[in-house]
Amino acid sequence: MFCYQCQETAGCTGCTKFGVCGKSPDLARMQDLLVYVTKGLCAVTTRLRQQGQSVSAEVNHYITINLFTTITNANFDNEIFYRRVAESLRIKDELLKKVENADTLPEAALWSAARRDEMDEKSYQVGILTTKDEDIRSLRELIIYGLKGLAAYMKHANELNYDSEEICAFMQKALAATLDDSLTVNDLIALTMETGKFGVDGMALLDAANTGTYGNPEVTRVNIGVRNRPGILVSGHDLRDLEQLLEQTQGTGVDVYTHSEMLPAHYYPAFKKYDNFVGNYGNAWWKQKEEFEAFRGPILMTTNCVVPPAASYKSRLFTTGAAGVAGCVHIDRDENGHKDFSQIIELAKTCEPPTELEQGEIIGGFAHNQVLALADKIVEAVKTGAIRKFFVMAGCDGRQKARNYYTDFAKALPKDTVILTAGCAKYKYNKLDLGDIGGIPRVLDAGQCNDSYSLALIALKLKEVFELQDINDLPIAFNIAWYEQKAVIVLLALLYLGVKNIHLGPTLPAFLSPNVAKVLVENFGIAGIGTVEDDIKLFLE
Ligand code: SF4
Ligand code: SF3
Repeated sequence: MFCYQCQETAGCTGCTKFGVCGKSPDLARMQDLLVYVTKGLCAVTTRLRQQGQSVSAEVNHYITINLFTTITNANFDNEIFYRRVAESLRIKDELLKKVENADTLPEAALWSAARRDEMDEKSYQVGILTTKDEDIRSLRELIIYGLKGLAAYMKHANELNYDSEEICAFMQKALAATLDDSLTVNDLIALTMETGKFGVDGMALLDAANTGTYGNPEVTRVNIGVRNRPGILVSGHDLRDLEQLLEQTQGTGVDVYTHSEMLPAHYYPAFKKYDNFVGNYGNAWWKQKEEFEAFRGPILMTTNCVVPPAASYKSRLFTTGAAGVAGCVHIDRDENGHKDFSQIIELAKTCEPPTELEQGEIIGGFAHNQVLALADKIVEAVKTGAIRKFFVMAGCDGRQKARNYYTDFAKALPKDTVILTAGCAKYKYNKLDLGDIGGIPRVLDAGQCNDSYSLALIALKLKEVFELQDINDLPIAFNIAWYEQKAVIVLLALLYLGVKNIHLGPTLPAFLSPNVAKVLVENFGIAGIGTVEDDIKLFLE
């Protein structure tokens, strides 16, 4: 196996024996094969569009979920990958019949298999390292990871009946382009930037879907303690799953708690009406082994990040959507999008209430609408010098010790600075008492990683208010923590918006070849992190 798509890749170069995340070599090669057949399918859909034919929303969504399923920590069930490969080939072979001059398509579009042994054989031949030129490989993977992140956001929008043929067409064209050996490094750099543009569009679509369906997030205090009733813990990013679970638990005596990236659900007005929606339990994804043990009730994983479960709570772990774990019950939607969570609710009724991990509250809900409502106050604070600088510290959390940098950084920031955050990166500092500036909390949480869009909108609005020509003239520094591929699309989106000098840590992506890294450093001032002391000095210069 060879995989280097996430930040914790072995030795900061690549997982070759077993994934640090828990991905086995067999799972890795099936993910490679699924990416390969999805590229082939995209070559076909792209050619069909060029020939004036349309592609159905159903096919678009199938492709989107294929990509999402291969995101780090989303799916650990080999069976799902065999099934998705087979179904992707079936769809592709059907569409291929409509293509004129099909023999000019790339090999991935023409390859097919009916049997598992054929799939197995192919899976060994289509890994990342089959692209020999390291710069081309680096750019192809950078684009693919950006598309995986974008696929996650599109999937959430689709669940709420928001869609965009234009974004899907781009995603498929870009994925197919990673098969094209005629593309140069410069062509691929241009495609990387275009991926960032569609990243902005995709995040805007999801923002419209979330706020259009559930209202604009409001400043909210979220309980982090527990009640004395059985509960269900919901993790991942899918708000529609949470909504269905809340509906189905009404009157059952079972409480619902959020975990990790589901925390921001509490900020939406639509979810405040459920009196069994108790609070948030635990921290970011990587602590789930201890926390799921302590929770004592069933857990529903709606997306990444799943840690392969310990035997002690495996029978309490359920998955849905793109998430999957071999041996855990997976709950599928019916043709109307309805999911029946009754077996989770029945199990919860037999379980003990959660063990309390902590007490108190955390505050969040500072998405764009809310922050822009405070714009006058914020602008005034900047003008009077009460706020010297904003630090965008969005992104992911992870288990590496080096990430304590972000806690130390937050603690060491001068008191006249404000942290803007989104994603599970926030758990490194959202329970610290960092105080406020004239009533504005020093940590403003916009929501999930996909709500990083809010932070971009806030920056653009401030640029307008301060009448600046360049977004980089704002008193905003970017110190982003990344882990998986959704952070890659957020990064590409920020680059597309012209944001420079982003610091990325705790380590730079292993998939950036020295030459590609050089392009990012020279053109965008991308940098890694140093010591907390040096970085704060640098940022406040
Ligand atoms: Fe390794 Fe990350 Fe790939 Fe898992 S997703 S195999 S940890 S690089
Ligand atoms: Fe976290 Fe996985 Fe990225 Fe959504 S839950 S930010 S790591």
